[in-house]
Amino acid sequence: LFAGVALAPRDPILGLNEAFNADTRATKVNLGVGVYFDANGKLPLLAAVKEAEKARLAAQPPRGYQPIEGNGAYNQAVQKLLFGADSELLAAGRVVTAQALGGTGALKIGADFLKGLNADAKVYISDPSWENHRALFEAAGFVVENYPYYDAATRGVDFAAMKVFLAGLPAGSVIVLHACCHNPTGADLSDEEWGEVVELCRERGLVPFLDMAYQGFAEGISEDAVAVRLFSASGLQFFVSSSFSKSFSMYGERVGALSIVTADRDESARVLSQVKRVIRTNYSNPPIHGAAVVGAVLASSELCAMWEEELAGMRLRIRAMREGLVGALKEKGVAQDFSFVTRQRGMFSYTGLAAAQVDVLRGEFGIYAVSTGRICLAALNEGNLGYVADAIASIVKA
Ligand code: PLP
Ligand code: TYF
Repeated sequence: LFAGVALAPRDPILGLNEAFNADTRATKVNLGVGVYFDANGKLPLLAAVKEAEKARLAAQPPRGYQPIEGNGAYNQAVQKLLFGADSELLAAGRVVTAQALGGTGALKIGADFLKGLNADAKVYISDPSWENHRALFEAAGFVVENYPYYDAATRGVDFAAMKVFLAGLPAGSVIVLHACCHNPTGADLSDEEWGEVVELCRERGLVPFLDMAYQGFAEGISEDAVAVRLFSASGLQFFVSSSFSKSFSMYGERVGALSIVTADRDESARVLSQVKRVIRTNYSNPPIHGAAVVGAVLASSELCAMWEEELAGMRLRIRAMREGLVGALKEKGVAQDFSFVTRQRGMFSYTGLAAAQVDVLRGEFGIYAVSTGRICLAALNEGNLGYVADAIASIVKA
């Protein structure tokens, strides 16, 4: 039965973790995977999460099946974070939200639902994008292609090329957009550019699918939702996958959601019924704990304020590490201008390091980065910044 099974390639990012874990050097640094580590290099357990978990443990709630679409209070809290508490769409019943197994699970449910709606549509992802975008939509049966996005020369977005490309797509094409903190490049659209993308989607009849995995990591919770808010104001129908993996440091609990904006309340009921069918035939209903904890934090003004402060702490620490890296490289005599690192947003920077340079970083210094040159700034701290800057300086000066 399995004699002909070929060995699948490792995930280019998660595979790096295995190599990192096997590395015995004390000075090793993992800048590969997109995970936030605190100033001591530890994965944080947020105080707001601890409080909510303490209360849950004390209450010892029963563990019945959840509704297929998950925890209702959690789903409503997700909607408020994404669309704003005073959203007209929410008041009009135009948003359907289902708890999902992380952002990945949300993308998968959305992809399967879309495939049933329009099997012939093509899916377009940014060039480059999170590796799993292509794999997920291909697994759902779609043909996936890239739209122009990153411009290595400016270290920003080639918005002119992106616009021309989108304007040439047939109606019904699905456009996957990173709502903020673009993974892997850190290069985001400006608010004005988002406005233009919304207009293009309307003119061309494109189907926007916003992926929001890092809300709160660029400017703030509502600031980072600008794309969702602009699409909301447009009257268009669209998808949003969202995740609390990073913003609550709840990676392994798999807490995310799929939200779909419909034309009206009646459409919402029909869409939800179909989304529930997709969920039922995948995993029946989602797990309880993570969403209950996030829901409890968001429902309590005290815990929510605590969370927002902790999230701001993560955001500001990453920014400080961006500044620190740029400053340290300059101090070490690197002539090349690395100031773009402070303009990029979220956890990642596309450093421009070539695959061969990334190999030297790993081989000589035990510093792990993605072969594309992507590094995760959230893995830097006062203890390893100098070492990493020294290593990069020696490589780019060589
Ligand atoms: N989308 C993007 C752009 C991501 O970077 C990630 C990161 O993990 C995800 C989705 C998936 O999030 P989750 O870990 O919640 O599945
Ligand atoms: O890009 C990253 O590093 C994160 C984590 O298959 C991740 O989004 C990476 C690969 C993957 C799942 C999560």
